[in-house]
Amino acid sequence: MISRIALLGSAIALGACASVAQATPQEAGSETPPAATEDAAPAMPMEMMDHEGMMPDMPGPADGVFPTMARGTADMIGLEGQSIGSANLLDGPNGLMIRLELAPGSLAPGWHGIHLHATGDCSDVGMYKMSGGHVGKMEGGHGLLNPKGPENGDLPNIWAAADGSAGYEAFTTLDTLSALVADDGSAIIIHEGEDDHMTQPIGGAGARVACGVIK
Ligand SMILES: [Cu+2]
Repeated sequence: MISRIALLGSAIALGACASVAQATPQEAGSETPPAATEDAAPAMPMEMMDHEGMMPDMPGPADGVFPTMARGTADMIGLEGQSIGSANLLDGPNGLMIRLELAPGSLAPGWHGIHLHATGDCSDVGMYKMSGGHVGKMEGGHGLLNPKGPENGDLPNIWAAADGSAGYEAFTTLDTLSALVADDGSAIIIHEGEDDHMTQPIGGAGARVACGVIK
């Protein structure tokens, strides 16, 4: 009963504050109470918390609750085989996180298609055909916006800044790190142009301009 009254009280306070915020947004900002909603968990009594505000019995990695997240990397090389940066891959519980950091001068400014290709081989420098087709290649299936797709190797485009550097993070539920490194491996390929996520077979993205073997 006490918590019910408290919730009702905070709802009224929120409602009152909202109208204040509309009238004088600058002044109301500092007085905004913590967002309390009816389905929010009740606050934990202080005596149940340790000094870091955690429940003493909260399960942790040692209890096997959180899966081990495998990590992968790829050294990215450009058209002349020069190092341009690196990729990091993290195999999370719900999918694969991919992050790239590329140095200035790595790419032409603008959007570029980027895919996971089915063979971990960047040895044909400047061509990068040895990396094969997309992971999960399907006839007519390329493209994140393709009703017949996507292929497992399809990813959102990467953007290169005016100085040719790029930062990128993407998440896919279509791949796992263990599958990517199995057998003959996989590679991250960056294309000359952007992927329209629809046109076959590679979204009109053109030549391959950078490559990195996933390890
Ligand atoms: Cu590609």
